[in-house]
Amino acid sequence: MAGILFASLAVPFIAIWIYGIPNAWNLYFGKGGASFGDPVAARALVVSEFLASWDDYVAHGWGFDSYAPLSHRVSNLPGSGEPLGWIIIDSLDTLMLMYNGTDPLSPESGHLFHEIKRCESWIEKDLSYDIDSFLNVFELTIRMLGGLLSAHHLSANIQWPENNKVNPDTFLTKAVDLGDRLIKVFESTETGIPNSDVNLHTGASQPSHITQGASSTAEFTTLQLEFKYLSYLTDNATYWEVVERVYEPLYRNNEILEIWDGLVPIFTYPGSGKFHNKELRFGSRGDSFYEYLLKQYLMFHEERYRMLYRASMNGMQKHLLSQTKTKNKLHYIGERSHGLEGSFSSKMDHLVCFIGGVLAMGATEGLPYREARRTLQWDSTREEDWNLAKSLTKTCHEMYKQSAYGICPEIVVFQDGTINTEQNPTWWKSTEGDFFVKSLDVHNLQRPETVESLMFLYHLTGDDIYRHWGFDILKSFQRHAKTQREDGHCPYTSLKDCIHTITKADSMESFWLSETLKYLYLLFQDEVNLRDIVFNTEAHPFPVLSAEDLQRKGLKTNWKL
Ligand code: DMJ
Repeated sequence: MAGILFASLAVPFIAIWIYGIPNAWNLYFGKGGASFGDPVAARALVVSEFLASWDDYVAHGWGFDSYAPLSHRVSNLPGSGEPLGWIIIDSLDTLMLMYNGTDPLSPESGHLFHEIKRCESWIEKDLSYDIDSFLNVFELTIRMLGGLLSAHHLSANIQWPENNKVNPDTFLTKAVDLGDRLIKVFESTETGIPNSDVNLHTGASQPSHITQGASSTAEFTTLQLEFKYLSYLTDNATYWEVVERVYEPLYRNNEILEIWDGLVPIFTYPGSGKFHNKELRFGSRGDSFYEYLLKQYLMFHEERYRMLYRASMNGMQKHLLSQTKTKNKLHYIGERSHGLEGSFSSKMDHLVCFIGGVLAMGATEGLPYREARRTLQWDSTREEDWNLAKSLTKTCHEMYKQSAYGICPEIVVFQDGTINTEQNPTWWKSTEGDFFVKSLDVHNLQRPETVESLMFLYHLTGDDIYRHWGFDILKSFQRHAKTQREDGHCPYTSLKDCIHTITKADSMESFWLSETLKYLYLLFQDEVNLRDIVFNTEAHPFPVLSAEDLQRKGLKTNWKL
């Protein structure tokens, strides 16, 4: 026993001798401290960190959509005087999943249940979507409609205490009310491509102010899971029909398959359905267009979307994929601001890190890799996608590991062989030289995309390395983004700077609770059956629907390519 203990302690000291103190410490313990050992303890830690953020919000920000955890300033979203349930609804299914996975006799179980009931009561009694302001349709759909629908789905399936059940209808009733208000936006143009904003009271819509009225392409193509699921639940095909109408003008008017190799520039004019310019990227405003092609196939089994997804992944590999010119040869997805023929930039948003999980799910369709590769449909394309999923997820892990405090900044620029710090003296160079960070990009919003991909890769491979990487990220957040307050609360905040000197930002994004901590929790859960669930882009889980049910309800794709 003593020998084993000694041997295990000796390893880091040998490493210190070889690599020097900081690297050896990071190698064995991660930048955040203790390393991953036990999934049960790791899960308990995620629950306690979730509750640290949540309890502080309940104490000082309850009911408000925007909460500053350090100053306790509260407000609702710009443009809306009224609360939408931004933090409450976005977090509710995380509370439910944690409750479902917690020992019913533990104090945490009672605590989580109490918070679920608090949310249910607020949604039932205090929330009204009759709000006379222009609001972003995409954000409302993925966070609020998505959150209500998954709360409905989970609450119908979780075993609640016999005498104190959570009522799934509460969430569906609100979802229908919100859905009915939101779909007015599809009347805004003849093409069926909506403006970006809608007034929930009047139904009037408004184009985006940013790009001469063009809508973000990812925004109007990331509404489909939510509205199609709403059609399924209500037997009202209207929601399904309106959200699908956007694809025909988009594909036809721009010849996406013929000219763009399946890729889409990030802005589209709703009136004409034509692209605004030629800017191509998998980061902001482009990302979830690709994600929802695959997820519509997975959730509704329509071959059409698999084909479109396939075309887009081929396009990505041909035009946007590259490898660093460093010894690590990391794969990354860059950008082309001036179209397929324009120059290539090695810049990549952290947002792009969702792609590892998507490629892995596209290859395996949710079966563990070992089983998937024995199926008849497995082929060299799936194998390539699978390998790329692993490489890109490794890159995203490196974006944390090679950052100064183990926390990835918002945007990095990969070493494409042309970058040197003499020419760019303000750029920060990562510890192994694979990427650089410009001074405007040093912030961190506690985004989920990397831990999202880790969660998918872990459950598809069973390889503990993904849990180790996720645990390191959790510990880095715990060390640098958490604050011990005098009132005993320990909130988390986004960071203004995670590269030069840790500087806290005094803001908390709802996706910290909705996505980042949920994916971390599921990463440490023993089993997650990825054949049966599809996560919307805000990590709200929906069930995979049966093809027979969909057929019986007459819900199917009708648009022509
Ligand atoms: C989330 O709101 C969604 O995942 C969206 O698709 C883009 N990214 C943010 C979190 O980073």
